[in-house]
Amino acid sequence: MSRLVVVSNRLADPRKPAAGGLAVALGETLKRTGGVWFGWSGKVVEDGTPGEGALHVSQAGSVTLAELDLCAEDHDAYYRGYANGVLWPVFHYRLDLAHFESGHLGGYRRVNQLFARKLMALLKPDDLIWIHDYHLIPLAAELRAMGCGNRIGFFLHIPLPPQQILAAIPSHEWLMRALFAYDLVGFQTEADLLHFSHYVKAEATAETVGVSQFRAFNSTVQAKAFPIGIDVEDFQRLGCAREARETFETTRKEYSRRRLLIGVDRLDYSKGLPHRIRAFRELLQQYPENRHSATLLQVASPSREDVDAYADIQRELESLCGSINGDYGDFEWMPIRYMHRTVARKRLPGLYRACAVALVTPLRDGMNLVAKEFVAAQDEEDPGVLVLSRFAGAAEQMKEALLVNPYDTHGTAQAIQHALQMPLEERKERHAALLARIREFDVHWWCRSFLQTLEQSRSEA
Ligand code: GDG
Repeated sequence: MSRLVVVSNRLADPRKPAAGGLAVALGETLKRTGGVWFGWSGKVVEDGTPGEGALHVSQAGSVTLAELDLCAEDHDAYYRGYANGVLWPVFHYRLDLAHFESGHLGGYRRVNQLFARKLMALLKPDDLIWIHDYHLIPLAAELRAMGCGNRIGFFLHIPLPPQQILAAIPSHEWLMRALFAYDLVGFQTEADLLHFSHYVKAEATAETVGVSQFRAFNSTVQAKAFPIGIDVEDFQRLGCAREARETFETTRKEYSRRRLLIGVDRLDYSKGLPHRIRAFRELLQQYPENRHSATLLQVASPSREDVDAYADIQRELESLCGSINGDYGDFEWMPIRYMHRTVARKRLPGLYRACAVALVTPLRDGMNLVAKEFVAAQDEEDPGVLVLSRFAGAAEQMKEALLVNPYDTHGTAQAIQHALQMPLEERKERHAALLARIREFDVHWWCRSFLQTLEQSRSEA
């Protein structure tokens, strides 16, 4: 196999024990091929020159880590302005939250050109390049413009919205055209792939040539769905370790007379947290038997706090949780335990296992790995129930969950009640089916199938 070069906005250090499944899976392949992981170092140079940045190259065993500094102006326009101020909201169907400013687009292009320039210097002719996510959509086009003839694949971790939504981005043609510089483009779901197909046929008069091949702008790109998974075995091993067992024991002990529900999310407007909290209030209103017994543990890990929309969602959430606790709570029982902090990864499986129900109810999500982690962490003899939004990519694969429309407060509350009352046999059946599926389509399957398809693909110049 060729040497693998992974490019992502941030590097996840595969040596760190806290690294998630993605870093582990990519780390393994990188180690096997003596590969390179290239990305932003996380450092912002206050008085640096736009379009310039120092590259730090270090060795972690057989893996080369190449980390690029960005100057403040570039970082602001590329990361905060364009990637998180335009692409993230629009791709999550939130045109109302997008701020289009031409300066931000300029910064986005400049940083992608900088990535391309620095990366070119490290490449060997046979390298297989795998670029990740919305921060770097035009990177292959920039590399091609500099003469790069390598095989290049792209994976979009977030959803691709329908054509009518995409077309609201002032530079949408340029952005989507850039996807044709790749040999392979991977999406999370069949729905995303369908949106791509509609868009390129309508806006770029692309033709389908062969199975999942699209031809436009004198290039052919292969596009397919590769739903990302988790490292099930690794997560289950983590669940057997001391920290997770202790978390399980103390949580169970503290809430011995309660039914626990759990939510674990980055504090992001796409995750539907206020809608979830309102559905929980509806549960307490409609089904009063849950008062004094059901407790929702909501972990909302801090995220992108420099973007205004994130500060707004935080305030909304705090006020909602406060009002429900004020209306329903008493000295013996508080309906919601809300934590605005990151819980150590080692404790997560214990927390998931101590809970009877998980609420994974994003308004829109590329996949959602929490849904899969919750299933992996359950006791097979007495598993908890997953309540999952139909708008999470995971819903395409996880039909045995209780699928809900998170905008439907009443319907979601009913599904939560159903989950809390589900008989053991039904819980076991649903859980076994879900576990088998996430085992089959785990993160190693994802990595392998994407790279094999990329190796076999070749775009025509
Ligand atoms: C993007 C896409 C897609 C969360 N809070 C804590 C914590 N987490 C961990 C979870 C899980 C990960 O973060 C979140 O993954 P998600 O998939 O839910 O969401 P995004 O961060 O939005 O990721 C998403 C994913 O990329 C992969 O392609 O599924 O759709 O949006 O692993 O456990 N981890 C710890 N403490 C926390 O408080 N340790």
